[in-house]
Amino acid sequence: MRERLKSLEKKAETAIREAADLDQLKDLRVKYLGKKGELTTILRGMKDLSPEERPVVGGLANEIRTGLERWIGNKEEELKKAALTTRLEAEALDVTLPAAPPSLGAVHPISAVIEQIEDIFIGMGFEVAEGPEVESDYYNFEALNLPKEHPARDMQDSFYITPEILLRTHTSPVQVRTMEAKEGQVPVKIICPGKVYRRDDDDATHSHQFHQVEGLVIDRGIAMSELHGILAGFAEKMFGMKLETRLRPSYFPFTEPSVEMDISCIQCGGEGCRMCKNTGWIEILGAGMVHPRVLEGAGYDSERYTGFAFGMGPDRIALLKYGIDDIRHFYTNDVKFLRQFQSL
Ligand code: 2NL
Repeated sequence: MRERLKSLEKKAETAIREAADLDQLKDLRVKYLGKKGELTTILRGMKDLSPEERPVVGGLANEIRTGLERWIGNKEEELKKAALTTRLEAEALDVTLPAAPPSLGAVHPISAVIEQIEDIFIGMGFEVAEGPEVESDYYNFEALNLPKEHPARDMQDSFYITPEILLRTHTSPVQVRTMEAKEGQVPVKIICPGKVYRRDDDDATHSHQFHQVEGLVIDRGIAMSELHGILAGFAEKMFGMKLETRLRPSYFPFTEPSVEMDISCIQCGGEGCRMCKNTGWIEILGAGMVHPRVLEGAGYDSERYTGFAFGMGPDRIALLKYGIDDIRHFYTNDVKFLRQFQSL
């Protein structure tokens, strides 16, 4: 019996030492120390021993049990450590590996131009006003001296939602709303940037949805010279160069007199090139003295106060400034196009 125990101990020790993983080790524990295990089976034979031998063999059996338990415990530690090391090695991250560069967005060129326009006018004491894109016939047309029969109000040219409600065709209604809110008080010195809508077929120079920045100044003694000074100063800041400007007579229902402002060509300086169609001049905005009917309609005494107003298209200014030949590039959102403006 002593020999059987000794040989069991040897066999178990070897098996434990050679166990490859925790599952095998668990099987060995059952095999040798379990209820139906080999040690238990041998101990069942104790009843056949003499009373003198029983405690000796029993003591030996307990020693072997304790020993095997310690071996298994140690082996378990060892296997767990090895498993952890293997897992950590497999999961190792190389923190020195350069990260994939994040794909950065870019400010849309039209947004960039609108922000530059805003900054320039804010620098000259203007405030920025915004208002609804869905407008009433009154604010979009009537208040701007565009009576019902006026040709510019042709249903064909605007997106009407109901006979009285439409998508605004310019940002002038924001100016009218601002004038009304100020209840005849001066000074008014605002610009109104935003989206506008016209029923037009899209092509290289037209879009059914585009942008406008309008401006309005009302005070005592405002004249054409204020208009010209402010707008010439704006143009030089916008294009970042010394420029010649000229005002040509024009017509808008909401201003009288009305003008258009040209700048000397930003490409050739006035010599004549493709950009200025060999004229040396580029038109950048329309403007004029606010029509007395528009002032009166919005609550301003046109005998005491005068004002000038202007309107420009940031889409067109962005085309000129960045040398782009087709307005549709702005609206088709090809990332290869947009990425070129990453630095703006
Ligand atoms: C253009 C011309 C213009 C205005 C807009 C305006 C607004 C009020 C009163 C009077 Cl509330 N005028 N706006 C005046 C002249 C020209 O825009 O060519 N825009 C792209």
